[in-house]
Amino acid sequence: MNADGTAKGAVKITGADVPSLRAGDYFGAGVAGIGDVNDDGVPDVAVGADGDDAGGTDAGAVHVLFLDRSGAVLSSTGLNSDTVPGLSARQYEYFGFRVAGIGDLDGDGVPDLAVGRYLAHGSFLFLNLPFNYTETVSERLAAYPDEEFYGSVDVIFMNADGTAKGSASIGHGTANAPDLEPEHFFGTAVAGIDDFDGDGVPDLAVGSDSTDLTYAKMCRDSGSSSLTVLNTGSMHVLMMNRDGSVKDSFTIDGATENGPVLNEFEFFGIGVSAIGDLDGDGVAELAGGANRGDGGGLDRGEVHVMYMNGDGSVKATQTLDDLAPNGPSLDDYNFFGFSISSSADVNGDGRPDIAVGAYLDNISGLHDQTVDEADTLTPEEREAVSGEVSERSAEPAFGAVHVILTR
Ligand SMILES: [Ca+2]
Ligand SMILES: [Ca+2]
Ligand SMILES: [Ca+2]
Ligand SMILES: [Ca+2]
Repeated sequence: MNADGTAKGAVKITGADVPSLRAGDYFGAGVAGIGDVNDDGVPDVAVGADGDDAGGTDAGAVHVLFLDRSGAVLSSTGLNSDTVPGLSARQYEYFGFRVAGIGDLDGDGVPDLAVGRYLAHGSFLFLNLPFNYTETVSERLAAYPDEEFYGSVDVIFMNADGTAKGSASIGHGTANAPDLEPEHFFGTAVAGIDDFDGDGVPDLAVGSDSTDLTYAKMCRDSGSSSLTVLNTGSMHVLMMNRDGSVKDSFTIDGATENGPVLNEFEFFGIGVSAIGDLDGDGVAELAGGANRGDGGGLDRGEVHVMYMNGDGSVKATQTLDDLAPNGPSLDDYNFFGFSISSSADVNGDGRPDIAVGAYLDNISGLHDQTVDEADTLTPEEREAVSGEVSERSAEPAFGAVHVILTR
């Protein structure tokens, strides 16, 4: 970047630079700066390729790229179930949909990673995603007919050469982690949030953008007709131990005192981030995106900024949406809040700012009927609708990123 915010240059990284990439890998699903893993003075990048087939069809992978000062790839390593000790990302789990640099968790001097695997244990239905994920519905269903679907986050402990020395999985049943419900999709977002509780160990934020989604079970049991589909979503903060176990955790959702007001189908938790200490009380503020929030119009999207107390309770929540004073200008179906990145202090007022993704910005007339009509469709009708959605998804969506200046 130039000092005035213009780009000095751009380098495209593709399969020619990462030899292990194959068609259908969806390289770029998740991307994160992860610090300088190989200690050559140049920051390194991790890129998710969640359709990678090394561990099984669409099991997923993450590629660590060592760059030179021009942005060219000097070398890369692949992290997947074959190369990461202890990792078991199975088919249709989409390891790499979200990737985060989390700092040096285990204290060996090498930065570590966290990777979202929200379809861990094979959830076959996802109502809030780009459309390539809807292709494998029936395959996923067939692969895991008897499982509950929780999602997980994998901590990857790195070596300086870009290989993994170990991993720890956080999910259903993990001690001191939040109580997870099936189909809440733990891991739809993951972010390093520095050291939230001040014990010197980096902590994590994780999104679960769906709640009380029983439609999946209905399809599986085919015959049941009663549905409860809420999908308000939640986000979790995990205070970590150096070995990747969880010391303590708390959850923010629609029931949290002073927390965000969440409505059905808003998918809070599809984007999560810490955004620094805005009010100067020494505790970092947290942000959670709800890309289908309806502030100002249908599915325009919202970001909720939670002013936090040190004990994990919420002091107050501000909502950034189309209606917010000085906030982003949005149109219907923009999906603002799909991703959030904390940013440095853009305008130099001493307070950190944030960048927010709205990846369907400018799409023409797209509306995913599968969500709004889920309670009225038979599986056959649903299949027909998903064909229609795929067609319309071919309409152009430029997408947008909004930089939000805090005050
Ligand atoms: Ca480096
Ligand atoms: Ca480390
Ligand atoms: Ca900590
Ligand atoms: Ca604060």
